[in-house]
Amino acid sequence: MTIALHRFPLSHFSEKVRLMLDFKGLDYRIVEHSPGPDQLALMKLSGQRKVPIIEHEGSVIHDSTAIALYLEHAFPDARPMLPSDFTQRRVVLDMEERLDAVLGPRVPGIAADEALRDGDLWADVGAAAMATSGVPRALIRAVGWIARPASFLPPVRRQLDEARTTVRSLLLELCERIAADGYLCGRSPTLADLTAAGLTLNLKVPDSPHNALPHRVGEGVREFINDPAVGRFFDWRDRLYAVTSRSAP
Ligand SMILES: N[C@@H](CCC(=O)N[C@@H](CS)C(=O)NCC(=O)O)C(=O)O
Repeated sequence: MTIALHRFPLSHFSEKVRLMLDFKGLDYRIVEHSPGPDQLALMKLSGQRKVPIIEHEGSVIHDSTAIALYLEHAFPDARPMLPSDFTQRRVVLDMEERLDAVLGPRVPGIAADEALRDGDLWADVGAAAMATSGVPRALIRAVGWIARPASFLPPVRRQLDEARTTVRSLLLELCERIAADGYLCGRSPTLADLTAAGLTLNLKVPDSPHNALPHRVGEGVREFINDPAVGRFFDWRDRLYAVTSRSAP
């Protein structure tokens, strides 16, 4: 039975789950929502307000890690994301947890800050993020005009600087791991790799048929994508997308 993936179009945790579904070769359809009143429907469906949520044969699962464990269990014949060896499995799950903790809260702020520097990009990103809400583009632009000065306030700047520094040093570490073994936890892709690829969704728009910003492919946070040291991470991510992805339904 087809899996339903409920997401916000630009949700990086949802992209992590979508990559899992592709990686395992599972049949799925995407149900788009927007942050705001739409979340009442999510609450009704799953008892909480966040995406990703999947529905499969009467089960409703939320939280990307819980979904990963569910998929491994429910589809034992599909390509595994977790090693069978328990020590290795722990290594992968620890890396996934760390990537969630570091990238999860920081990437959206960094990406929003970048978008605020360019009115058209802000409007495109806002329109994609709120696609199912009917919020007019003019209102999205107006929110950008208000938010931009606020992004220069010293406490906000300090937080964004911390986010950029922390994410940069993590991405550099990931590049070293990839250079050594090809993937983050060894010589074959695991949940850790799908997590790193999915959670960096909004740092550089991937070339994917499910991407909500198709005319912005390859664009992103210039400080990262134009830096050859960190740029290597995105070259690796492109290759991972190419071997993982399937065409749009
Ligand atoms: N730990 C959760 C995090 C999910 C999460 O933070 N989702 C964001 C979108 S990327 C969300 O739904 N935010 C809406 C809200 O906080 O109301 C997971 O791994 O799935």
